[in-house]
Parts: sequence; structure tokens; C-alpha cells
Amino acid sequence: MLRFETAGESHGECLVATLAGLPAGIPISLEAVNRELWRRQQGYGRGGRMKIETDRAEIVAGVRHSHTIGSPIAILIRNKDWQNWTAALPVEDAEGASDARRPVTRPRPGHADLAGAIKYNFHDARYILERASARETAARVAVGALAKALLGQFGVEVLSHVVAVGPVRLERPVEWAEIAALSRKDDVLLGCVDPEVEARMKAVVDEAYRTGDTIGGVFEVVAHGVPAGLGSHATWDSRLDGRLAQAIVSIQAVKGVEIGFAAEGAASFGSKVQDTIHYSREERRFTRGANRAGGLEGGITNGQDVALRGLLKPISTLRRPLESVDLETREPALAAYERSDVSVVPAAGVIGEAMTAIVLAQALLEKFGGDSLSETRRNFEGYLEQVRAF
Ligand code: EPS
Repeated sequence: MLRFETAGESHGECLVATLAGLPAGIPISLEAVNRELWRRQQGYGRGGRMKIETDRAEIVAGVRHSHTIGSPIAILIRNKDWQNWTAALPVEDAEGASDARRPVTRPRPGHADLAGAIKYNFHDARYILERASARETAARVAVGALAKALLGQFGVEVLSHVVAVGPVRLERPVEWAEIAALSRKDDVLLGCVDPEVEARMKAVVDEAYRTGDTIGGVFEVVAHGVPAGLGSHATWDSRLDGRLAQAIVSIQAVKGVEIGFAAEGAASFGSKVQDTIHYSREERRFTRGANRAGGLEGGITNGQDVALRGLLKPISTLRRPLESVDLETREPALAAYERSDVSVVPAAGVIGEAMTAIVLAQALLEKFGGDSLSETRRNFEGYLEQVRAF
């Protein structure tokens, strides 16, 4: 079983992730992991924090001589901002330490502040927001990069692009090659494959900057080269669509997920929605009329690209704060504001890639198993042979 955990507060010393269950012998490149971390930090609309941080993964266990060794992998990402928070968030109380605290008593509507403070019985939401913060996703992206390293060995690639920022939406279909070209760029604006639409997206973010507001959007994650047969229809919790949906909605500020063209499908007739089945005698394989199902039928991958959309609400920290209540005085008060991003849609797409890669890697290892890459590959090749002979 491939499993991971993360730990770390947004303004603490570092983020930590552990990943157990990757077979031995997978080539790992730190440069590739750091490229993913860099991609997550990009996008027009990010705030002051991203000028402080330059995320770098330090792999401190489980990888030796550029390969996994089958042991749990431990990754560390240091928070540069920690130097500004050492007095405010010490591990141990010191004399007079309470003076250095930076309490948050005016919870932000939409953030975990109030629900978390009630649940964990704090009158200071600091501890809640430190962990609820999307800073944690840097650790997920590092883990996702390792999952991508496994998937890459089996010809599977996972990338993303931005479909909408606020009301501005890309209305045309997108080719895999366009998404791949986008991911190679060294300057990221809003992660949209169409420069004209992207310029209109930028204008929406500018408007949010101007008015002290925030803006959300929609990202699409596409997994290319996925073999048919991952996941299962047999039990509710082995259905891969459900598992991917959970992974996407677990991303901070994501409030919805769409698999394929779910929203459009719900408003249409069955005859227009299902992907018709055909057979190519020359290629001796099944083909499909379209990919509206997003590569998943009955909770099983069907060999088409897996396509998922995450619907991101606008960030809940507003420069022009909303009405709230002070947790101490219970008097009306404007919500807390220190500094914030205005929009993070392309970054959320990169996080969506990581979560998708992790779930696909889990499903791949469930199906093919193996303690070493060569063993997993043998099992994989054997299955492909079976599919060819079907
Ligand atoms: C976040 C608030 C901001 C974001 C942060 C998520 O951080 P800060 O409070 O330090 O300004 O920049 O995201 C990251 C630090 C990151 O790496 O993505 C929040 O409250 O969720």
C-alpha cells in the first residue's frame, strides 16, 4: 500500500512528508522534484509569501544513489519565513514567550479558523490556520513528484491547465500537446493554454487586486497514457473516480470536482453524453467516439486520458475583510488580515496533479504490486499482453 503523510505549520521550521510503499529501483531526480515545487509557487495573483519562499526538497531517507530503496522516503522543505516566526511559534514556552504570540481572534469567513477553534478549544485561531494553510501543499507536491516518477516508468504523465478564472472561461477543447508545452514554460501567468483568454483572466485578477478582493477558478488535471483497468467497480471504496474526487476536494479551497464533462452531461440526454464504442481491426483495439467520461467508467480507467476538474473558491483572506466576531470579546469585528494571495488557480492545478498522481500510483501498485521496479514492470507487461490478446 502506497501511503503518505505530511506535517508542518505554515510558519513553522519546515514541512515534512513521508511516503511508504514505493518499490525499490525507481530513478529519482531532485531537480524534477524541485521543478514541481517551483511550478506550485508560480502564477499571477500570488502574494508576498511567495517572494520569501523558494521551495526546495531535501530527501533525508529512502533514496540512495538516485534510486528508491524500498524504504519509507522522508522529505523536508524548509520555511524561509520561519526566521520571522521563531519567537511567535516556539516549540517550548520560554520566559515572556506569550508576549511574542501573534494571536488570531477574528476568524475569517471561509477559512478553517472558527470551526477549528471551536473543535480544538482554542480562543486563538493561530494553531488552526497554521495547519489549515495551503502551505502544506508544498509537501504534497513533493510526494506527488515521487508518484510521478513511478508513473513515468509506466508511460503515465500527469499535468494540468487552467480552465477558468472567475467568470472568464476557456471554451474550446484542449490537446495534450498544449498542456505539455505549457508545463515546460519558465514563465507562468495563469496557466491557460490560450494567451487571449489568459489575458482576460489576468484582467479579472487585476480587478481583485484593485478592490481588495480574491478570485477563484477551475483547473483541469489530465493523466495521459493511463492503462485501462486501474480501480474497480466491485466495491464502493475501490472505485477510482470516488478516490480521485476525494483527493481533489481535499485540496485547500477546492469546493467541487468534476470528472470529464459531468456538469454538461447532467444537463444533456444520454444519447449525447456516453462515449460510443468502436473497434479498429487494423490496430486490434477498441476506440471511443469521445472522452466525455474523463477516462473513467464504473470506477475503472478505460484507457482514455483521465480528466478531472477542481473548482476553487476565492481565497478566504481578503484585504478588505468581511464581517466576523472577535473570539474574546464576542463583539462584531472585521476578519483578520495579514497578507494573502489574491488568486492561486494555476498553483492549485499543480497540487491537483500531485494528488491525482498519488492516487493513480496507489491504484497502479494495487494492481501490479512488486517490491522492485523490475517486478512491477514484469507484472505490468504480463497484463498488457493479456489486454492485447483480449
Ligand atoms: C495561506 C496564506 C498565505 C499563502 C499560503 C496559504 O501565507 P501567509 O499567511 O504566510 O502570507 O501564501 O500559501 C503558502 C504559503 C504556500 O506555500 O502556498 C493560507 O492562509 O492558507
